Amino acid sequence: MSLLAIHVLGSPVLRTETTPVAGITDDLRRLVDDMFDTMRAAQGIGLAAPQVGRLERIAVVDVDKDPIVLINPEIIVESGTERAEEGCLSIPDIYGDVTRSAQVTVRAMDLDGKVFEREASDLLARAFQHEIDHLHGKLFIDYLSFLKRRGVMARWEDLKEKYPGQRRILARATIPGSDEASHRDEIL
Ligand code: K2U
Ligand code: ZN
Repeated sequence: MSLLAIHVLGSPVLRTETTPVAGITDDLRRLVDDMFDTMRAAQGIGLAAPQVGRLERIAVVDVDKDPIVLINPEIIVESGTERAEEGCLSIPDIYGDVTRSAQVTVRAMDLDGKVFEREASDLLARAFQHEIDHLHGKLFIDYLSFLKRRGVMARWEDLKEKYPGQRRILARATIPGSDEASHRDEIL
């Protein structure tokens, strides 16, 4: 498994429509593996392919140790509304309130190429909607009011200096004395 660079706001790939996946390949399985690895290293609960510079229509979600692979996902049922604060691994340190559907049913393909449907509410429903938006070039800041978004963009002008090449490079989270820590030493 590898950690992939996360593209940040301003990188054109985040605003690009993804391409539906025709079939499951070993390259796709490797991408999904690396996306879960990268999402966990970034302490996220979801990650979409454009965030790691890829345009396959794939996202991964893991809320409460329930890893879900979403290939060609679409929302087929939605109900209610709920407003909550969101962040994004591609827009670090920026947060804003977003109103979304409270409950959704998503239809997608899994890594075995099998189509499934999954009902969700609360944080899982929000993560599904956040990730599916990514697959269509949409970001949570697009839902903010004009004034809030103007403030976000002004703040991002300073924050973005930390991400040369519009990429965020991750280090593996390590627990001192754990095997992972020694693994890190091997790399360094
Ligand atoms: O796509 C991403 O950038 C991953 C987001 C997904 C997400 C954002 C808001 C609400 C639900 C999911 C990250 O996981 S943001 C970090 C995070 C971590 C725990 C709970 C909520 C957000
Ligand atoms: Zn995001």
